[in-house]
Amino acid sequence: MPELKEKLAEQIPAIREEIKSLLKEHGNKSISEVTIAQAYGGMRGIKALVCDTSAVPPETGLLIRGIPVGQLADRLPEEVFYLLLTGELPDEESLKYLQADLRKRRKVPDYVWKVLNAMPKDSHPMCMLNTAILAMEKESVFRKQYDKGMSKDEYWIPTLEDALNIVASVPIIAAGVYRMRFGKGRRIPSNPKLDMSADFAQMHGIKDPNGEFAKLMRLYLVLHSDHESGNVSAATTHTVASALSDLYYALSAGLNGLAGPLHGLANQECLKFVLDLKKHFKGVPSNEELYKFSWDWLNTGKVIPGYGHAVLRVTDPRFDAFLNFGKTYCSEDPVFQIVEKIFDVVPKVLMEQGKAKDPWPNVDAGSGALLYYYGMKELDYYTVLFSVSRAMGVCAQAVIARAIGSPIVRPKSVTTEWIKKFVATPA
Ligand code: CMX
Repeated sequence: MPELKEKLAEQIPAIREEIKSLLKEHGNKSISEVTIAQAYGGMRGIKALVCDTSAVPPETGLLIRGIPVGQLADRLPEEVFYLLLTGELPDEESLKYLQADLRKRRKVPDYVWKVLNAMPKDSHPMCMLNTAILAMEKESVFRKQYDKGMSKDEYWIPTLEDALNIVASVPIIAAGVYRMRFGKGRRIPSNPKLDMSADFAQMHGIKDPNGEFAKLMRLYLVLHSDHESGNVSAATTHTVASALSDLYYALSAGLNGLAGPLHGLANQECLKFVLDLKKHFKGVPSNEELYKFSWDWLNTGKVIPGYGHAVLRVTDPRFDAFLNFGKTYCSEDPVFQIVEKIFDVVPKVLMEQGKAKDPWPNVDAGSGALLYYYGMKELDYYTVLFSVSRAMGVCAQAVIARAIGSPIVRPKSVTTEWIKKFVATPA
């Protein structure tokens, strides 16, 4: 039996028992109440989901299985995927096993490339990625097993198969989309000698004489891997999978949400903001110039991309990790210097404006400048990189959800008429 599967098979009975007894003893205890403002306001802050892969305390930022993400900055994405699934970092042997297993699964059927080739040449890379994932649905091991018939207790096993196949093949699709969409020439095949991020980096064909771009890809894949389960991409993946749609359906749906400018697309918007600033000021602006520019920008009704967060109330530790990378490898680069300058000025402006609950940078505020520095200048592609990483988190969440028998998601909606009657009724 494969090692990761064996490990999960050992863990799952105890997890099921723990949840069963929590529900039996405390199932009726309330952990949240819902105001009318929350019902109209994107359900912000309502505790109505359980996610064990990661947590985002507003005052610290992302913890993956309890470990601050900053402490994982030197790890491999494969290690983080194992951690997300099992709650433990793999030892050397388990890591080797997982890497070998994923290597065997690095395959993309030919029909996927045909589908992508048939799409309009100016399709958004996110649309191409998500179409490719959806087109691969026929590969789902879960769906085949489900059609044959299996017990509910076993659902997690073919879901793990799908998750491993997806995590192994999505980097190949993403890099293929990059080469295809931006006229970079033939696809570069996966190199079985390389680990996931080094292979992912080389498949893009970016010149990388010192291996720094590969290091950036490793960091990028680790930092974006998971962010609890209430965000649009994770919640959508979970909702779709809860109908027992397989992971190809669910992930494609979730990543369609990541393609929105308030979510994953913010990284491309953010770099655009930085490059516009550079053009406008013909270089790095002074603090005073940037302060005035930011106010003028806000006064046109636009948001400052890369700043603010629905949950966080501190500088995102993932931004810190990218900032440290930039300080180490490209501190002289004017685009990176503008990112640093924005960090000096914008939180103060947002605090003065007093609207954003979180005036601090999120993960998207700095990553684009680093990609740009290494020659990846196609901004439309950045959310695809985010997707390759986020696939690990949402797929791990889906395996666990199947293991604990999560039912179909079905919150109750009410009408505005119902709310009007409710508020008119004396308490
Ligand atoms: N610039 C200007 N105004 C901002 C702002 C920003 N960066 N962030 C929040 N605000 C405004 C909101 O637009 C809202 O204004 P209105 O009351 O006029 O509608 C007000 O502040 C309150 O918003 P909030 O409760 O602080 O933030 P939300 O939870 O509603 O939204 C987010 C969170 C991320 C969508 C928002 O901060 C934003 O639009 N940021 C810029 C885009 C961005 O960086 N997105 C990436 C997020 C990371 C990710 O999920 O991938």
